[in-house]
Amino acid sequence: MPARMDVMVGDITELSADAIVNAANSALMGGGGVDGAIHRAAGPVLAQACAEIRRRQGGCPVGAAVLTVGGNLPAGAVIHTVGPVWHGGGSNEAELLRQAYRSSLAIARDKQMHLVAFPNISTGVYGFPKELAADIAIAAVGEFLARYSWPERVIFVCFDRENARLYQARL
Ligand code: AR6
Repeated sequence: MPARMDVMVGDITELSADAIVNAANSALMGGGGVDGAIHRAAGPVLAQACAEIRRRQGGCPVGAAVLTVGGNLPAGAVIHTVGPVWHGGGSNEAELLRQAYRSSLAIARDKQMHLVAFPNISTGVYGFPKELAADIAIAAVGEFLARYSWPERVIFVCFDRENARLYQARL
């Protein structure tokens, strides 16, 4: 286990990181789950920044990521990524989830961020099996960190009990 990965149980909106990652939807319209919590904590400036991206590029495809300000969050910025909806596993879901992690990390690398925090993308409303998602997330982040110097550290912030148990067992 690379020393640059950590697990924490809690609310990602409370974290002082260079960026926290949001499990958004392609329209960047906000929603429930972690997306709703991040928008509430950040304030209306976040929805405005998302609307600007929508105007510019129509939103964010599944597996891609975009960067916005962090508004009132303790974190300096938000990286919005869109994980896949789980359709049973035969619709390229695993690769799309990998891409969501990699696209987010590519932004963090580009901006030379020290610390980035991830929620457990796609494992809520989008229904991705948590065990498989944890394996994919840890492998994707581990491979990226082994290859690049930025971000220096990644924290997986687990909110629900099952994800916390899965990540703690692996890290
Ligand atoms: N901090 C950290 N993790 C959280 C928090 C929090 N405050 N709140 C929830 N989680 P979900 P998805 C965890 O449903 O499956 C939204 O409506 C939660 O326990 O937020 O990628 C978007 O707009 C779960 O493990 O995201 C999209 O439409 C994880 O966050 C859609 O949901 C992800 O659950 C995206 O679905």
